[in-house]
Amino acid sequence: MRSLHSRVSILATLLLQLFIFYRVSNAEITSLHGAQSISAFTNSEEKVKFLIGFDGLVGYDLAHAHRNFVDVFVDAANATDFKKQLEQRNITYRVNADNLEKKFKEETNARIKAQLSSRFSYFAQRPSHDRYSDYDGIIEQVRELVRYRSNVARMGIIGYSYERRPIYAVKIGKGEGGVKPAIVIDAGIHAREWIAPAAVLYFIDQLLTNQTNYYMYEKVDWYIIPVLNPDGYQFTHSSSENRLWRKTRSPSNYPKCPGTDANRNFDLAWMAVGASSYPCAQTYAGPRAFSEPEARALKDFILLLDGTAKLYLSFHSYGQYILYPWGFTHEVPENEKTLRALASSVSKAIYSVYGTKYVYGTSANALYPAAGGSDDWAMGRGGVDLAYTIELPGGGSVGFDMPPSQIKRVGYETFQGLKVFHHHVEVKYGSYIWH
Ligand code: 0X9
Ligand code: ZN
Repeated sequence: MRSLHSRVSILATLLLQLFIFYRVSNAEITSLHGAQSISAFTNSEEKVKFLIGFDGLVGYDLAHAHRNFVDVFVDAANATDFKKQLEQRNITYRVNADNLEKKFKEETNARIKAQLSSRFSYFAQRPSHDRYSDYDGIIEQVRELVRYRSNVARMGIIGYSYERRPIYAVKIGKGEGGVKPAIVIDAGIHAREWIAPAAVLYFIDQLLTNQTNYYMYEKVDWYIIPVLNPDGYQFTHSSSENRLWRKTRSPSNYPKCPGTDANRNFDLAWMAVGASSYPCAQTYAGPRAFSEPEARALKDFILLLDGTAKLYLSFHSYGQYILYPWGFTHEVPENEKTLRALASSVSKAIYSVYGTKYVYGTSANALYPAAGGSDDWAMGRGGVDLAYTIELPGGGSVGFDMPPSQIKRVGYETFQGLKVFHHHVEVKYGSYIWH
C-alpha cells in the first residue's frame, strides 16, 4: 500500500516538475507590490498536489505546504486569477496580507528604528532576544557570549559562503575528558526563516550564561552554526523587497534567477524527489550535488568530526514539525523507533511549556518527500546516528514574520526540548569519560 502510494506520489512529483519546467519562464515573485499571502485549506491529497504545482511558477512562491493547508505568496498580477482557480476547485482560502511590499516596509522601518535607538549599547551586552539582527549583528552577539565564557566556548570558521562571508560555528565544551559525543546544530539554511537563527542565538545564550544549564556540556560537546546561509540571510535583511528570499546567492545559468535551495543540495538521492532542476524554482537543487559552498561547509565539518557527532538538529520554520529521515523516500530508516520515541519525548517537553503542539514523523511521511536535505545526508552519509529538522512555529501574517516579541517564547519552549535531546545523547553515548 505504502509503496504504491510512494510510487504514485514520486510519479506525480516528476510530472509536476516537467510541467513546471516547461511553463515557467521567469523568477517566482519579482515584485512584492500588491502581492498577497494566502492560506488555502486542503482536505484532499489532490488539492495539496494542485497547490504544490505552483512551486516555481512565475508570480507564485510556495511558503509552506501542510496536509490541511498550503500557504502561497502570489504577486499582484496573478492574485485574482489564483483565487478564482481556488474557488473553481472548491478550495477555501484566507487572505492573510494583501500588500506584502507595504507590510515588509513597515517591519523594516520598525526594525531600523529599534536598532538605531540602541546603537550605542548594542554590543558588549547580553543579547536581548527582542529583535532580529542581521548577520553581523548575530555574529557580534555570539562573539560577546563566547568572550564571556572563553573557558568553555570557542568560535571557528567552518567555511565561506559564495559571497565569501565566513560561516561560523561555536564550540561549547569542557575541553577535558577526551573525545565526547557531540551535538551539531544549525539554523538559517533557508534565509527567510528568521526565527531559526534567533532561537539558536537564544540557545547559545542559555547554554553559556544560565548556570542551571552548565551541566549540558559536562559529557557532551556542542557545535552550533547560527547561520549556515549567511548570504541569503543578509540578502533578506538588505531590503524589504528581499525579505522572502530562501536560497543561497550563487548565480545560476538564468541571470534573473540566482540561488540554490541549500536544503536540496546535499548528496543523498540528490534530485530524486521534491526538488527542481529549474533555477527559478524555490526548490532548485543546484547544478550538481554540493555545488553550494554552504552545503559543503556543513558536510566537511560533520566528516571532520569523524563519527563523534551523534545528533544533528537543523532549525527551520515554519509549521511545528519534528522531522527525521528519510525525506527522499517514504520508507523509514532502521532506527525509526528510536527517532520516533525521541521526537515524541521532545514534543511532549515542548508542549508542557505553553501548549505548543509539534507533529513528528519522517519528512516524507509527515510533511512531503524532498531529497537533498541536510538531515538525510547527516544520517545517511555523515555518520550521525540521529538527525532532525525542526520546523519552529510560524507567526505574523506571512508565517516567516514571527513578531520579534515572540523570540523569547519560542526560544524558551524549544530549549526545554533541547534538554531532552541532550539527555538522550548523554545517557546513550556520554559514558566514555577519560580521566
Ligand atoms: O523543505 C524543506 O527543506 C524543509 N521545510 S521548509 O519549509 N523549512 O523549507 C523540510 C526539510 C525536511 N527534510 C528533508 N526533506 N530531508
Ligand atoms: Zn526551511
